[in-house]
Amino acid sequence: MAGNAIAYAAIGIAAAAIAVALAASASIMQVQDQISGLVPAAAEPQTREFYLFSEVDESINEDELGIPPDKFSLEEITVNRGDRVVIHFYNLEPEETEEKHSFTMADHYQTHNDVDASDNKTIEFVADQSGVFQYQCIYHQPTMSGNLVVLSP
Ligand SMILES: [Cu+2]
Repeated sequence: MAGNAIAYAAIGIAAAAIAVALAASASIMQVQDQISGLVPAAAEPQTREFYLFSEVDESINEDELGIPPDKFSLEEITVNRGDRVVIHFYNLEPEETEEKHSFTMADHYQTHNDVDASDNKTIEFVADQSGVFQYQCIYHQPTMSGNLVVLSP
């Protein structure tokens, strides 16, 4: 009886040892791939959605300061390289103002999107280059701008 229990225990220990060895060799291979650059260390790319609104900063007196009071609700958007970025941009101006806003990026992520008063637009792209990239409304500079931060894996 005691012999059987010892035999079962030995089988259990052997099975556990094999499982540990398999897991270790898998993670060693993964680390080797990371060192060689074949596999990024970060999590899998994902879709990141943002809701962006036009805003008016009432504390800015345009006549006195000579700058527009318009701003983006988000002045920084951060994603990982490889992510799909989906930005839902809403122009919250009342329709009768007919005041346009834009979501515009130069450089690598070139895009220009005019949005009419009380309208919205969805902007989509893959963040395939890391760095800091400015987005702006071309109608309300320098106040209506923000930064897209794309982190390296
Ligand atoms: Cu604007």
